[in-house]
Amino acid sequence: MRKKLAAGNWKMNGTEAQLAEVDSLIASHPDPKVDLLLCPPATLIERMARRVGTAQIAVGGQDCHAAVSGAHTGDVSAEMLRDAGARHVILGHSERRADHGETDACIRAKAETALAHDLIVVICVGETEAQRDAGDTLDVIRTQLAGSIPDGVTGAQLVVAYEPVWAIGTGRTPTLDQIAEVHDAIRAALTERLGAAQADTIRLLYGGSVKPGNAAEIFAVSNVDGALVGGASLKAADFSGIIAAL
Ligand code: G2H
Repeated sequence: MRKKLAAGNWKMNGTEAQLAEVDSLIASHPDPKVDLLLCPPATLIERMARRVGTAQIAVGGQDCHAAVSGAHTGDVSAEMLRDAGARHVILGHSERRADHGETDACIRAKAETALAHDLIVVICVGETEAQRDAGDTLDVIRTQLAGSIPDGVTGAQLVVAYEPVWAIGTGRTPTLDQIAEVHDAIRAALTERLGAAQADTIRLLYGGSVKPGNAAEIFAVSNVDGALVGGASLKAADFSGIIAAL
């Protein structure tokens, strides 16, 4: 049985003061029944990891470079994330794909480096509205999975997040049937690629405008093992509402 995972992606939000939300979250969930992950901006990873202390919240990065080190001004390496206290890294978020032109091959290279530095990779896939309207959703998702997931990854090293681009930060969400269709297709693709023994252990997260008010119905969908939450992870009260629905 896969343990549920609630992951918060703070995106480019937060300075020191924002860490008070971590204290509130810990106070609300001293003994969480689900796995919790928070991915703050790189500048807060180390401080968040210290703040979390022995509480059961994992800390992750939002991206890393494919190279181990070198002349890459402004970038952060997998080794640096690990050194700062991260145990996970989000890769291939649609905002990275759109803002930085990241391709599946680029995401795969980053994932290989992250895995080599003992980070669990949270690989994001999702279709644009135009791709959905054209009936291409499942092809797009399968292509992204095939191109971005490294060979030989184990179930313990990988989380996959389905985030339809048109649902991110917009307040719009797919129907429950649409989420089920994509999550079932992701599980099938992972099974074909990695075998059932590994694929059955991989958590599949839904992401895109998850809120306390819609979390329970989304979490009841087939093959949804949790959520990757953006805006609603910034306030402990909202994130707690989502965690409670898992
Ligand atoms: C999707 C999600 C978190 P939000 O990007 O990754 O953000 O919940 O704000 O739509």
